[in-house]
Amino acid sequence: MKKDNKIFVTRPVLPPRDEFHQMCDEIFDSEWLTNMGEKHNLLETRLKEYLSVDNMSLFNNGTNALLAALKALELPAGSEVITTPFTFAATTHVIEWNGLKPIFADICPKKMVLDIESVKKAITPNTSAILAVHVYGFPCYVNELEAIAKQYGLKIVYDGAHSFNTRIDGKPISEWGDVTMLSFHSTKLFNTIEGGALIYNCESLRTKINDLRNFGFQNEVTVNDVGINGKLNEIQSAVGLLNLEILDDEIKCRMNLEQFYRENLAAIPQVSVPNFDSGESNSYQYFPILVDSDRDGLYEHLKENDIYARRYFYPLCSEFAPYRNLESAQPENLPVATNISRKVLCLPFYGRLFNDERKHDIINLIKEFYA
Ligand code: T4K
Repeated sequence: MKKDNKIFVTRPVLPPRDEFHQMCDEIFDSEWLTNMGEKHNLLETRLKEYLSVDNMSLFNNGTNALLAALKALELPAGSEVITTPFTFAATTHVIEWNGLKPIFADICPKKMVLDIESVKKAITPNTSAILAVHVYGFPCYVNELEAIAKQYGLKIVYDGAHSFNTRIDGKPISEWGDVTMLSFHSTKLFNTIEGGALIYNCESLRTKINDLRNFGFQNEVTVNDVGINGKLNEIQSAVGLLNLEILDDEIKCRMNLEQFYRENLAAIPQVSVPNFDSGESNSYQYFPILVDSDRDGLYEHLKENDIYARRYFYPLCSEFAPYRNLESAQPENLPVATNISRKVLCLPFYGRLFNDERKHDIINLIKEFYA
C-alpha cells in the first residue's frame, strides 16, 4: 500500500522484517500456532521480568482480558461497579457484558483519573467493585482507592490499557488493586498487533483466570466456568518478543518528542500540558493537551493539513446511547469529565515522529490557528 503524507495520532512499533520472517519460519516448522505455545510462554516470562511482576496471564486483546478480570472476581450479579466516563468504550462495556451495572463517578481536573470524593458519593449497599482507569498512564489515586475498598469491602480492577510499565516510586502500578489489565493493541507503546494481559497479586487467581481464558476448560473433559476464547497466538507472541527488544529505543524517542512538544507549546497560552506527580513515571503512551479555546476548530485545522490528532476521550462513555439514560451519566453528575472531554486533544505521538521534520508543522499549525 502506498504511503501518504498523513500524520496519525500514532503509528505501530514494528519489529525488524527479517527477524519477524525468521520467527514465522520457526512457527511454520513447529506447526504449533496457538493455545499457549512456546512463543506465548516465552513472551509471558520476558514481560514478567521487564515489568517486575510475578503473576501474569496473556490475552488476545485488552477487552477480553478485562472481561475475564471482572468475571474472575465473582461479583454478585447485578451489583454496581463505580467507573470513570473518561475512557475508551471497552471499559464500560465489560461491566455490562458481565451483567453488572456501571455507575459513573467524576474525574479530577489534574490527572483526569477518578475523583476520590466523587467515588465515595457513588457508593451504595449494592456497590461491589471499582473499575478505575490509569488514563494516558496517569496513575489513579491508588492509596485512596485502596482505603475506600478496604472500608467498604470492594474489589478494585484497574484498566491499565495506557500504563505499560507505569511505576510509582519504582513500584509497578499493578501492585495496587486486585487485577490490572494491559492492552497490547497496535496503537499501544508495546504491541502484539492485538493483545493484552492481566496482572494480579493473588496467585490463587491464576487458575481461575487461565481457565476463563480457555473456554472454562480445567482439563480435556471438565468445564467448570463460563469462559471465553482469550488466547494470544504464536505469530502475535513473536511480534511481542521482537518488539520488546526495541521497546527501550522507542521510549527514548518518545521522551525526546515529549520534550520537544513541551518546549514548543509553552509559548502558546491557549494550550496546557498535564503533568505527572513526583515519583510517578510517564508511560509515554499518549501526549494529551488541554485546549482552552475552540478545541474542535484546532482539531479540524490540523486535519485539513493532514495531521490527525484525536479527541480521546470525547464523547464520554456516559454520553453513548447504551448509557446516557443512567442517573449517574447525567452531565451535572460529571462536570469535570464533561469539561475536559471538550478540551482534550491527543497530539501525534510515536517514536519515529521525533526524527520527522513534520513535527515542526504540528507546532506551526497550532501557532497559526491562534495567531
Ligand atoms: N481500555 C482503554 C482505556 C483503552 O484505551 C482501550 C483501547 C481498551 C480498554 C481496550 O483494549 P483493546 O481491546 O483494544 O486491547 C484505538 C485502539 O484500537 C484501542 O486499542 C485504544 N484503546 C483506543 C484508545 O484507540 P481507535 O478506534 O481510535 O483506533 P483507530 O483505528 O482509529 O486507530 C487510531 C490511529 O492509529 C489511526 O488513525 C492510525 C493509527 N493506526 C491504527 C492501526 C490499527 C496505525 O497506524 N496502524 C494500525 O494498524 O481505537
